[in-house]
Amino acid sequence: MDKIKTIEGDLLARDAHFIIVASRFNDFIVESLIKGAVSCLRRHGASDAHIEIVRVPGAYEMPLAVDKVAATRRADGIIALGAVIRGATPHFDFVAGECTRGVAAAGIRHGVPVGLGVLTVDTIEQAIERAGTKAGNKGEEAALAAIEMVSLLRRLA
Ligand code: INI
Repeated sequence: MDKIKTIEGDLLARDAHFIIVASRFNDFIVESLIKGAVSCLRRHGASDAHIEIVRVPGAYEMPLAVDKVAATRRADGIIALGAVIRGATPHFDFVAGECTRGVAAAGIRHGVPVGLGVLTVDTIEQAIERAGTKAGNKGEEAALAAIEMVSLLRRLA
């Protein structure tokens, strides 16, 4: 493997601008995801001047906002944060599906990496576990993925 050229991103966020698109629905969970993402960006070298937060009402609105943010090219990387909890709605599959599909499509359409930190879970307990307790913090994981993908895309350019 030593002789095979390998291209991968690093985890240095110092030279990049990140926009977090976060939903207000299930705010008590999403706030913890935002905290995890911001803490991760800071620990990897991003300054607060290079972190912005855009709020949307719910996960369903996220694809349009991510698309618009990506189209303006103001962000090197986008982090989508939300929580869709099955118990809260009979429309779970619709909202969760539209959100994840739309967010991915927006990133690909504009060539801007998007870290996906939208929880799609059956219960509030599962959401809490993924928002900074026993199953980690998916906001942090999404931020880390965005940092790496920003770096990777620059190396692939
Ligand atoms: N939005 C969420 O982000 N999470 C949910 O769990 C949720 N539930 O359960 O309904 C939810 N619904 C709102 C939806 O995203 C839109 O904001 C709403 O339909 C208005 O367009």
